[in-house]
Amino acid sequence: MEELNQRIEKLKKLLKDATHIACLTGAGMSTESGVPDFRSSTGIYKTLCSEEVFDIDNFNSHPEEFYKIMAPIYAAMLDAEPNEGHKALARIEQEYKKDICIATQNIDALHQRAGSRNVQEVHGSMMSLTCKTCGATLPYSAFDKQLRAGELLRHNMAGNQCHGVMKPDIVFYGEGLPMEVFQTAENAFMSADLVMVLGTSLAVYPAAELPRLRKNGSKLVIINRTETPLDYEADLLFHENIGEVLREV
Ligand code: CNA
Repeated sequence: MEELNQRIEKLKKLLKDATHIACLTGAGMSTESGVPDFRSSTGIYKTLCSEEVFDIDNFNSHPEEFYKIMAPIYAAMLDAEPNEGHKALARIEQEYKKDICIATQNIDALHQRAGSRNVQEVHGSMMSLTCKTCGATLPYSAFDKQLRAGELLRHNMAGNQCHGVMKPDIVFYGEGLPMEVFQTAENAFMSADLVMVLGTSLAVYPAAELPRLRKNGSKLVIINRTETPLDYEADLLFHENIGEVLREV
């Protein structure tokens, strides 16, 4: 691999020349904001719980377990601030007037808080929750205290009579992706002249397919601490931290 500063210069040029940019971001985007990812050595699957916790059947049968286990993760996400990486993507859009679509697997809303405008949350968001009984949707702020305490959330906690279990508006394993959101992301990847993959192990489908939709001639940049299955196709590859690279850009 070339020296970091040489690769950064190449990335600057790719960004300057690009008109339509599509990014796929994952949990690695937010580790520098203090939110652990899934599959790193310090990730949630190594330190807190197994994948089954995010299975919809498990949630439906034991929602209390989900909220208990997720309490520290919720707290980390709610207290997190956008990092250099989130801010750099927003700046590329706003100051350099680039058309950027960010398809994010993250559920923490940090891209939007950094100022990015075209964010497609392909795995949903933890910023709202929906009652499984009456279908009412409420912002997380209605349950902030209970989320941090790891309590099972019920609709009546927000001053309503319905006693239904609240389900976070995230996509659990076993659930379908939001169709319109995913199609918007697909279109962006098919029309982009620059595709960037940032902080994802590319282990979760169909999101991991998005970079493969890029048209002939578009460039692929990957910034991920560890190897990904698409590294061999990348025009430019960084195994450094996202913040370290994007801060320079
Ligand atoms: P993952 O499988 O944990 O992969 C994360 C990748 O990021 C790993 O390959 C790491 O090596 C890499 N990485 C970690 N930190 C950095 C960094 N600072 N710079 C560069 N690379 C880094 O997570 P994926 O996103 O691939 O998996 C998809 C899941 C994770 C989605 O369904 C998410 O909802 C879920 N998730 C989201 C969050 C969040 O919203 N912040 C947190 C944890 C998990």
